[in-house]
Amino acid sequence: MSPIVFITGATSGFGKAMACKFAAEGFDVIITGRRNERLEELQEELCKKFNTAVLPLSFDVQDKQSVFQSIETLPEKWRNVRILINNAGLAAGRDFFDEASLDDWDTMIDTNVKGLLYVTKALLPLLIEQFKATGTPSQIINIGSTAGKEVYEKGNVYCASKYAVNALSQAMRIDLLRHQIKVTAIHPGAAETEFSIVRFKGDATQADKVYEGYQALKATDVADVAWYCCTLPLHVCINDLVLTSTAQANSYYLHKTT
Ligand code: NDP
Ligand code: 8X3
Repeated sequence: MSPIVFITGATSGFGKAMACKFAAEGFDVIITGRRNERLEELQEELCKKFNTAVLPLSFDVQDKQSVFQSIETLPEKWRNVRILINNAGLAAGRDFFDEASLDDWDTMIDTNVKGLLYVTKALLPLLIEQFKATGTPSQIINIGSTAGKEVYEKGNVYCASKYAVNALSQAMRIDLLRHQIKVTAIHPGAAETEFSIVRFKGDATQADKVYEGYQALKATDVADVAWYCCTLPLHVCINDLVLTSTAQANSYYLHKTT
């Protein structure tokens, strides 16, 4: 039986690239996101390319009831989940603290922090059971950000939400130790995905500027690193990993040639 990975935010960017990578490596994949058509397209693509089993699950991570209902009613053959990748997330706006929108703040906290908590809490019984049944430690990968390592101007609540992901990863690692769950936080720097289009609410000119003058990370770079973190011996866990393009040192320093 193939192992199962559960990936949130698989309709685009890192999540989609991770779904492709894990499917190519022989995992069965549960893909989630709000855009159901994209999930269905990806399901078809992965089944065709890799002959793997794929379960699309459409829900909004902000909606507690919907998260728990979707996970609690997983079909029997999909319950043996070994790896959870908490990837769904977004930045909404990039504004000075005093000028930022309260709705944007709510969306980021509800998605990046509360959504991650709901999905993890709902899935934990399955991860614990998987370890009991197979003896292979389960693993949680939380996608943080360099924004969760250094706060930058106009990053306020997005940065805070990623600081929370960093803190929660540490907390999970401690509290879930007795269940032998590996907890890995991956903190990417700037990567060219739909992230900036979403942040700037469809303004492609502003979004494109983020990636001008240097080679940003690609979604597949993050997927390769996430995969590597899952290939280590049973007794080895990468706890915390920061990954940037060569042009970036941290949240502040980015070397642009134009
Ligand atoms: P994308 O915008 O390309 O993908 C974001 C994914 O999250 C989509 O699949 C989207 O699915 C899903 N998502 C967003 N909100 C919700 C929600 N409420 N419920 C369910 N799913 C949701 O961005 P990235 O791939 O770049 O981002 C993935 C993660 O990586 C995020 O947590 C982001 O903060 C983080 N990150 C991104 C970096 C970057 O520079 N790109 C760098 C560091 C971290 P749908 O809209 O279909 O629901
Ligand atoms: C996304 C990277 O630098 O835009 O988390 O915050 S950044």
